Amino acid sequence: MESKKQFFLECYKLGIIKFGQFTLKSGIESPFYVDLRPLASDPKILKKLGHYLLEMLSIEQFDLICGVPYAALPMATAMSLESEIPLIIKRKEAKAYGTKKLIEGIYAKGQNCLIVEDVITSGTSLLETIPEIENEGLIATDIVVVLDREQGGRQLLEGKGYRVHTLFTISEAVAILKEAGMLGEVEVLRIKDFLAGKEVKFEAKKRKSYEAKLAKTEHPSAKKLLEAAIEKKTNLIASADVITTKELLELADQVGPHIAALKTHIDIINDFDFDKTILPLRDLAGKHNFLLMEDRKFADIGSTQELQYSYGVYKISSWADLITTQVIGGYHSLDFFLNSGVIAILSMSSQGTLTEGGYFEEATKVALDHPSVIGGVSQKPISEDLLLFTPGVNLADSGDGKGQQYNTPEHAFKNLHSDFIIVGRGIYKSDNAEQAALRYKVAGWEAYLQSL
Ligand code: S5P
Repeated sequence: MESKKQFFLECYKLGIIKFGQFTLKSGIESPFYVDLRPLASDPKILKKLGHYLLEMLSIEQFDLICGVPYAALPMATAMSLESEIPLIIKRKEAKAYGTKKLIEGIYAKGQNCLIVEDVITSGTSLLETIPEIENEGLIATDIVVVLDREQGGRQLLEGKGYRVHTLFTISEAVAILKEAGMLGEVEVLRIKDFLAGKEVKFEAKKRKSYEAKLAKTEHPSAKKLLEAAIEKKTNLIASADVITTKELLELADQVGPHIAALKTHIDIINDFDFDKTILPLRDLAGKHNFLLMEDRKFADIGSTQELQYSYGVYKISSWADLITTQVIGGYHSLDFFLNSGVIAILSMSSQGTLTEGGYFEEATKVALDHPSVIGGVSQKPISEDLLLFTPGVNLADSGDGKGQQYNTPEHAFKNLHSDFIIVGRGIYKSDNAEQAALRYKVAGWEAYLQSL
């Protein structure tokens, strides 16, 4: 058989390790990203992998093999087929019906089970899985791992008395790739620093210009917004959180020349009247070339949202170029906003928001998949396929004492690669709203140009 080095290079060609800049689940920026799932799509490689994994230990001592779901399942299967040691399958979650078993297959208490894992990082996911296997009365002493990211996992498990057998470490992988001329000096040093726990520096990522985004977008509302931004040299959206029609219309006329869109909470207008509020507002939008963005933040099932969007006194669908919505109702809840560009709330600016954790990632997936979603509201960088709208911007304050947390336009453009900043009280509470809007427009545009 070929050398382990050659085998690694074959595996690498399937795209299992990528180098660059990646944001990990923990929020840490990593210079590499590992995903071994492609290995299962090449039967010859999977077979060899099974063989190499078995070679690392004397296999006769084991009665069972169990892979940690999902990536290690095919690897464990390959090992089982070659060694003829029976396979058991650990579920990710217990079934909600029937047997409610967490482990599937035939096994008996006291049997020794070899655990198979694709990648080990901090070791915490193995530390959650192993007790679930031990709780079934099985004995786990050894773990085989395809790739060790060398971030403490091995030590953690060995500290708990488990033997860990790793086929490759990330350092070995990097050394092989460097020798093969596939990885440069700078990249290698960055990875070494990262593994040593040092802060690593990446070349600043380039952001896309409005022109580039305009060329890529199909949605009429996104086009209109980007065209207004380019023409008026503004990325400012003024949030008109005022409570009378008079204030709303006055503000719209004052800030109109400086904004790309006016954001409303139309349900806080005390004297709302469609003809007296919306019709003149639409006229002002035409006069100053800005879009209307209704910050409704829908959060219901699709059918109810469809009604809320088109009926009642506000008839949002008849006038809003853009609307905001939560993604809490899932993919299909966004199917009905047909006349407006949809902006999904991916993370919020308020203290203690529940959009942290897995929510942001899941909401982003829905937003990226959905054809009517043109952008997201977020306090974090998002995919450049979406327009990023960042509220919580104020040049004077850091918070409002009610949970709102403020940042500067520089932060929004430089660190988040925002496309539009949303400013409420910074403008409508100031003594001169027109002048304040101009200040935010200039600051936002400067910060955008700097970030290019
Ligand atoms: O996470 C968010 C999302 C939104 S849309 N945080 C926010 O503050 N907003 C809205 O932006 C909020 O509803 C308000 O209308 C505006 C911020 O207003 P300001 O006065 O704090 O600038």
